[in-house]
Amino acid sequence: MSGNLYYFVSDVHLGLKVGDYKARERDFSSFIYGLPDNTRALFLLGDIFDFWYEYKNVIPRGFTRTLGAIAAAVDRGIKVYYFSGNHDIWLYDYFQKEVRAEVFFEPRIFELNGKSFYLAHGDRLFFGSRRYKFLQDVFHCRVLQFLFSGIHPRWAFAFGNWWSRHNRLSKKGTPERKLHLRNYVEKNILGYAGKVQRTHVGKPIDFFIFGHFHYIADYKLEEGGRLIMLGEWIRKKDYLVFDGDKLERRYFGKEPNMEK
Ligand SMILES: [Mn+2]
Repeated sequence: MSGNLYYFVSDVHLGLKVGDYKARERDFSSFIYGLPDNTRALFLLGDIFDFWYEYKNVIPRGFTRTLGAIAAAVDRGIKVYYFSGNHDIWLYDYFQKEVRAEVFFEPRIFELNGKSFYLAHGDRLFFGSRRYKFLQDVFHCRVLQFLFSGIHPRWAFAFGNWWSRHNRLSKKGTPERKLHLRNYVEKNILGYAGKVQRTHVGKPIDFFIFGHFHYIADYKLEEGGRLIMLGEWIRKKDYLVFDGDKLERRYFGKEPNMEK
């Protein structure tokens, strides 16, 4: 143990009006306020918001406590790294300039206490359909983003909330859907991680961590290393904590020994 802690969380989908969504924001902000003092970094692996769109001078209402909690964590000296997901593609400079979190749109390798972590939201690793890839390219296009920002928020947010509903992975957890997700992850995402492990230059990756699929899983790669899939905060409220040695999954509100 190094005495340093690192946390990983994704798919909180704040703003999604499913279940007790006010409690979800309360729990998520309590989780961030409750990070121990020896926390070095908090990795937000995407889809923290169900729909985020910011303008040059305006940000969406509805997330006050979360933004306050993240800003307070930064002010306590915790590094916050925010990977954009498919529901929060449109992060411009608010998080970097106002919250002082670092924002990423591509996978990235971090070296934490001598172990290497390959991190991403998980949605753009593999494109099953060309239509989805096309939409993703449209949404990431700077020119179109600029044009979209000229649309009145009444329409922009109506579109955004429609997109977020349409694009939702948190549909009912039927057995068929679970099986489909499992097959998808085991074929494409595990395959992706294996390929990265085989082809990347440098020391092997110890942990691949992705969100997006709302599918809790932990695999040992044939090529070495582990692939860990984060779940979501709509029901499970899981997160990962790395203590410099072990990486462990915990569930908010069900932690074994709260040290405080
Ligand atoms: Mn996602």
